[in-house]
Formats: sequence, C-alpha cells, structure tokens
Amino acid sequence: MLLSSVFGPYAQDDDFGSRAINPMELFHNQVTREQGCFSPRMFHRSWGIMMIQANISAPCTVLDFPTRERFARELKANHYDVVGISAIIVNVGKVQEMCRMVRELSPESVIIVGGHVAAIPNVEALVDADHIVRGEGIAWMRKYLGEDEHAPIRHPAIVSGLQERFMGARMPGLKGRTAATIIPSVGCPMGCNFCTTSAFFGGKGKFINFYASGDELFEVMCAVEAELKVNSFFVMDENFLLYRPRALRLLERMKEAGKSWELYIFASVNAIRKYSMQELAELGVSWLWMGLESPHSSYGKLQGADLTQLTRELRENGIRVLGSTIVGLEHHTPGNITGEIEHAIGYQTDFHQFMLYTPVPGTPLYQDMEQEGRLLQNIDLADIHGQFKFNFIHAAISRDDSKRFLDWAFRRDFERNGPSLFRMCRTMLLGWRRYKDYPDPRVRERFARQMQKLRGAYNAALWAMEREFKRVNESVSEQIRSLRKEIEKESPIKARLNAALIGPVLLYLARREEKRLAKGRTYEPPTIIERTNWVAAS
Ligand code: B12
Ligand code: SF4
Repeated sequence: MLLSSVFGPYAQDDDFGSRAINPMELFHNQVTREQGCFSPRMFHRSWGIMMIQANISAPCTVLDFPTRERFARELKANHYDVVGISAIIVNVGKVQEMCRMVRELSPESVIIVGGHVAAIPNVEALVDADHIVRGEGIAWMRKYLGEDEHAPIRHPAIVSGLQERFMGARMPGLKGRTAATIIPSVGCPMGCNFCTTSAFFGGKGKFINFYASGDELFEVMCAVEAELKVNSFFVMDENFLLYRPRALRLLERMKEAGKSWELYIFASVNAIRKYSMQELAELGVSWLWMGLESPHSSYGKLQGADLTQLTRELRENGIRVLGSTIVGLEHHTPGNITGEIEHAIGYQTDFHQFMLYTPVPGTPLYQDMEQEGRLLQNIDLADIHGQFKFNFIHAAISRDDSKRFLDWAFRRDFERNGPSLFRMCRTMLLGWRRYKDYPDPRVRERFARQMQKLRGAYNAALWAMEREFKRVNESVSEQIRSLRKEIEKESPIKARLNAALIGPVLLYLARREEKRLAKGRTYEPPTIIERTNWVAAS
C-alpha cells in the first residue's frame, strides 16, 4: 500500500490549488504570518497517514510531501495494490491530479481518498477514486484489509516539528530537542457550528478516543519518550482538558514515575476552567491553544468566562497562550470589528491566530448558510480556509473588506504586542519566578529547563529583537530590553554572555532573513519516505 500526502510545492500559486499564502507551516500560515523574520518557521508531518501505517500489517510506504515527479516515480517503481491519498479540502485539485496519475501509471491500483477532503459534498464527482473515506481512517483501513478494526491503537514515534528556523537561523535537528506528537483522540464533542474537526468525526456530542484512559496514554508517552528521548509532547487532541478523569490519571502516573514532562495542548475555555492553576502546572501544561472567538459570541464553551483574567492568569503561571479569534462573525460590522480585534489583542496572548468566520463544507455552519442561500458561488475550494476572504455573504462586511480586517488584525497584534518570541520569553520568566521553589521537584525541573533556554539562545534573540523591532514600535522594543535585563538578573553571567556573543550573529541572520522574505523567499518541507513491513513484500 502507498499512503501519500498531496504533492508540493505548497507555498506558491499554481493550477492545482497551491497558494503562496498557504505554506505548509503552522505558525507562518495562520498565527505569526505578519511577524516577518520573527515568525517561527517549521513543518509538521502528515500524522493521519503515519497513524494508519503504524496500525496495519500490510507492506506500506508513506510518501510525505512528494513532488509530482516523486509520486510518479514511486508509482512506477513498485506495484501498489492500494494507493491511499490524504488531503484537506483546499487540496482537492491535487487529489484530482493524483488520481489521474494513478489511473495512468498504476491502473491496477485501488484508489482510496481520506482526510477532510472527503467532507466536500459530492466529492465522488470531483475525484476519480474507488473509495472515499469520511471520518476516522485507522479502523476503516483495518476493516478494508480484513484486520481487527478494534485492536488497540499503536502510536508511532512522531517528532512534532521539522526543520525549525527562528530569526533566520536554522535549529539543529538534535534528538530530543523537538517535542513528540501524541494523538489521544480525534474530534470534539463541543460541536461549535464552524468547527470542521468536530463535524468530521461525528459532530456535537461525539469524538473518537484512541486512548481512553490516563494509564493507556501514560504508557504510550513513556514508549515515545524512550524512543525519541523527549520530555515534551505536542498533544494533538482538539480538547485535551475536557476529559478530566483521563488528564488527572495521567497526572497521577506522572507523579508516581517522577516525570517532568511538558505538554503543549489545545483546550476550550470551559474545559480549562475545570482545573486549578496548580493542577495545570503539575500536569506540565506549558503551552495552550484556546479559542477566544469573540467577547460577544454565544459559544457554550465561553459562557461566563472572564477571558482577560483567564489569559492573564495562565501567562502568570508560565503557560504560553495561543489565542484564536474569529474575524467576521455575524454580529460584526465595519463599525465594531476593529474595536473587537483591539480587545482581543489586549489579552496579550503569546501567540494570536485570527481566522475568518468560514462555512467550510461538512460543518453545520455550511449547511445553514447553504439553506439561507448565502454561500458565494464559484469560489475555488482552494481558497476556502479562513485566511483569505469570505466565501459567504455577510450582512455588513464585504468579501474584500474581510481580507483587509483579517490582515490588519495580524499586523496590529504584532505592532502592539511585539514578536511572539518575545512574549513567550516573558511568560516563561513569569513561570520560572513563580515555580522555581515549588515543592514538587518535577515542576521545578521543568521551569529550570525553561530558564536554561531563556538564559541561552532566547536571551540572545531578545538582544537582537530589541534592536530590530525599534523600527516597528519603540516602546515595545523598550519592553524587550527590560525583559532581557530581568533575565540577566536571574542569570548574570551566562545570560549576558550569550546576549553578547550570539546576539550579534542573530541580528545579522535576522536582517538577512528580512531581506530574503522581502524578495519573496518561501520554505517547502522535504520529501520523506518511510516503508514498513517491507521485507515481507518482496
Ligand atoms: C497538523 C495540521 C496542519 C499542518 C500540515 C500537516 C500536513 N502534513 O498536511 C500544517 C500546520 C502545515 C497545516 C496547514 C494547513 N491546515 Co491544517 N491542520 C493540522 C491539524 C492541526 C492536525 C492534523 C492531524 O494530524 N490530525 C490528527 C490526525 C490523526 O487526523 P487526520 O489528519 O484528520 O487523519 C484521520 C482521518 O482524517 C483519516 N485520514 C486522513 N488521511 C487519510 C487517508 C486515507 C487514505 C484514509 C483512508 C483516511 C485518512 O484517518 C486519520 C485517522 O483517523 C488539523 C486539525 C486537527 N485537529 O486535525 C488542521 C487542519 C487539518 N488544517 C486545516 C487547514 C484549513 C489548514 C490550512 C489551509 C491553514 C488554514 N488556513 O487553516 C493549511 C493548508 C496547508 C497546505 N498548503 O496544504 C483544516 C482542514 C479543514 C478542512 N475541512 O479541510 C484543519 C482540520 C483545521 C481546522 N479545524 O480548520 N495543517
Ligand atoms: S471547542 Fe474548539 S475543537 Fe471543540 S468544537 Fe468548538 S472550536 Fe471545535
């Protein structure tokens, strides 16, 4: 079996649906895209097909981020009974082309298409596949191959980010330096009307657990820790904190085993509020992605929450917050939208994602808008993703203005609050000060590791940042400088030394990067090939 992601290049406009504004990068795509050389850059593997590969016994190749030529070569070099293609909606044009290529180059192969692209209504008419798989793919593939679909899920060891760069410097890909990705479940039972991941895995009230208990999760994390030598985990679960018994059992096991792990998680506000700050600190939560949506939205998860207070409290406890705000909700008008964006920016979260309110095929919002006749016709599916322009008729905001407000939001957040790298250093220092004498040694150790980073490359980065950011906002540049001074108070020799020695190098690299970006430099992920059970095939 061949399992492939869609072909690149990704970060440039082409006829198959690639878009320059849609790089294969999490932060630079939708979070720090206006932060120039300060934007952290990295790629993430296609975890869905990695999970399927790890859970079938058939000889299997995963081809991640191929070029068209590499995909063609793979089809010609091996006889594949099955070719599985994984894609999201924006990449449907590439799926079309890949199906055409399979029919031409490997006509005997059965084509299976899975991932969010399957949510497009009547996708069967768009792509020439034998099977379109909606929802969870591991059980589907096991069943298709005649294997036990209910067998326990094996978790592959996944390094969360690849080829990381910051301020123009490429980070060394040392073992254990980057967090491991853990996927405890897919879907989210909250069922917000616009949410594609919730809808794709069953919608309101539904989700699929790969690891239902804290014990199972702990065992999986220990195995990955041993293999990748990591102590931090990017937990890819839409709402990790929602399942409190699982999280608390995980905490118990971590305490028993003395695990000083760091968790990067996603959680909704109602779920976060079920925990005390002490519980979050002990659980190792050090980075949190939360939907802020809008102060006037009516989503159940936000009811009764004081977001100003919550986001501040989290940061004061050393938890880096990535807040996500929706631009273009039904109640937004040109008169109130900038005020709402300013309000959201005022939370001073470490990172801020802005997304256009977007009816994506497969969601309840899409169905509602379709019934109301508000969907714009002839919008290319490659442009329906929330980072470009509205794909529906908004009562008060035009399609072109939607883009203007969105771009402005990112820009304004950057100018007012400074680079996210600076903000997260500030939060890390707050955490260190609060927890350096904490009774639980696991927690102390975690913050000591963060302090080590702060006095190292991060302090050097702050030195360069305060100089480079002066052009954008002098008062934020002053704040960056005072943060650096505070770090140097904690670590007078090492932090100063690092700033003095590495700072100028980073400043040079950052300025060089800024020039490259101005000339249109983009980044593409490497092609990766992994074969399993391969000997058995020959
Ligand atoms: C990691 C990630 C990325 C990575 C890319 C990873 C990659 N290599 O492609 C980055 C950060 C680069 C990225 C970029 C973008 N992403 Co993204 N991303 C995610 C994220 C956070 C995790 C995906 C994941 O691994 N999930 C866990 C795995 C296990 O689930 P899964 O991939 O869905 O796979 C399961 C099933 O779908 C199915 N399946 C998947 N593939 C296949 C194949 C076969 C053959 C079969 C049978 C089954 C099958 O089985 C799997 C196991 O159950 C999701 C959100 C989420 N929680 O899923 C968004 C998400 C997939 N991204 C999304 C979007 C829109 C984008 C962007 C357009 C940015 C944006 N504007 O939001 C860009 C597009 C970049 C591009 N040029 O293609 C949307 C897709 C919406 C849609 N309906 O199509 C999602 C759902 C986020 C959201 N809620 O809006 N993304
Ligand atoms: S809480 Fe978040 S993940 Fe869950 S349905 Fe709402 S938007 Fe989606």
